[in-house]
Amino acid sequence: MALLIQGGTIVNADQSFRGDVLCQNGKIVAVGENLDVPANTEKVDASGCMVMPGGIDPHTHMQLPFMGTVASEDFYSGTAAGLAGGTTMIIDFVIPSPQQDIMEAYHQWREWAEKSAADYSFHVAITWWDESVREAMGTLARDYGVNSFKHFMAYKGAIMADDEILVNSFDEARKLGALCTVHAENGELVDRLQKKVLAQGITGPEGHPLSRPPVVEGEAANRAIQIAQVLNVPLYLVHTSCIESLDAIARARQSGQRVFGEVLAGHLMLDDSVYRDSNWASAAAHVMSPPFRPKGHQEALWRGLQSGMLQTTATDHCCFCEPQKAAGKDDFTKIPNGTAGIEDRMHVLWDQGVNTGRLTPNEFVAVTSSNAAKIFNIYPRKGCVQVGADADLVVWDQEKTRTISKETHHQNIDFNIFEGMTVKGVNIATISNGKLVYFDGELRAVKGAGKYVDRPCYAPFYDALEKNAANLSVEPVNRKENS
Ligand code: DUC
Ligand code: ZN
Ligand code: ZN
Repeated sequence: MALLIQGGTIVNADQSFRGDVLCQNGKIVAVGENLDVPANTEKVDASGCMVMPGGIDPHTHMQLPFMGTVASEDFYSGTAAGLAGGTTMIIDFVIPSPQQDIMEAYHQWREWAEKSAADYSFHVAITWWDESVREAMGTLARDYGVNSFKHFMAYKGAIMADDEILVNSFDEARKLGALCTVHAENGELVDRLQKKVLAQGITGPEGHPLSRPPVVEGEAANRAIQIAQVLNVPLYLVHTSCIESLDAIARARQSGQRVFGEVLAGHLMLDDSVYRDSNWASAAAHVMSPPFRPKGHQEALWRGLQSGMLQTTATDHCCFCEPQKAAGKDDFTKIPNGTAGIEDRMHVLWDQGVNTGRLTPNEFVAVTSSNAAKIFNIYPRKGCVQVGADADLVVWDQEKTRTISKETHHQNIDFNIFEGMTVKGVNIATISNGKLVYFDGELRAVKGAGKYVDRPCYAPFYDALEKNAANLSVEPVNRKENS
């Protein structure tokens, strides 16, 4: 059945205009006024509201096996919660264990994701290296629509990628025309600092930010950026949380390097005082990496978003409930790292972005949807309200308010880092693949309705090492024996 969104103001990243949107067979088939619609078309009244592209969360971890447990949110519950909050697509991560066959891991995650209620795609993490990994990168890029590879520069002894892995993987990605993404934290320093903090007798969650200070992120961000510069591959830094890595991104972009930065809703909103909460469970519930930062970093991140140095917003949605967090009761390094946010990102960004004047509604669309679609090469299929695009939409009532709470959220977690925040600007309807899946507080998500989204590679990026050598045209020095 066709669906008509009627009487709203359509807000894209580049323009806003009055119009109706007709959806059929999962696609937007007409946009404008006085549209011809088939008989029996279902209608949604959007008068007084904005109609925007559904949010894309480019960084989630549904049912991730991590730190001895498995994230409590699976691909159904997580994507359903996203739909309630106006997010209609996720890009999650395949994370092979070291030495695990990459294709085996990829197929495992694809199977887990079959129950998704919203569209999804995967970055694939490179956690080790040999020729089989190189081959798998090519297979994924050519045959499976994977155009981004992730590198964890932290988590020593587990999934950490050292410089050798980074260099091999970045160079292969360049040849394939794929993007490299990094979790930028120096894992060696984290390991050293964790031991030091524990040796000082600090075992509670307050030790977490002490062991992962901003400079540890800044070092890794600079290193990844400069490796990407030498090899000429585009780089995307996930969860930029501090001034140090924001500055590194800004420097690189100002010098013409293709570097992108993502920021999490949580890092924009919270500071590190959460780790000193007298309630252990509450402090532990905030343990994620990189940690929330001292006051001052949040405003800098907003400025990064406003100035275009950071382009996307995400959540790193990775849920662990209190009994899981309790694994680190006597040792903060054992608290499973992760916080939730997929249901709240759009609302928090609107309330603290648009209502404060930091972002226009069009800029809001850019940083919650269109920019991710462009960077990950699925635009304008996603991230835009136009004929031919996927019918993934939100209907946004700017006047309505809602209070965020773990008591009412749909996320499968017993905590909400935005607890008690009253936001003005609420999505009243979510359309996913042309179907009304959330309306007036009622979630109608359908298990398995989400589709896998192929993301084609770009053209290969040139080999800077070869090009520079050619430009220099340096002849080898011909030395005489014993000279
Ligand atoms: N950080 C987290 O907090 N959780 C999952 C992985 C990560 O990098
Ligand atoms: Zn990370
Ligand atoms: Zn993550």
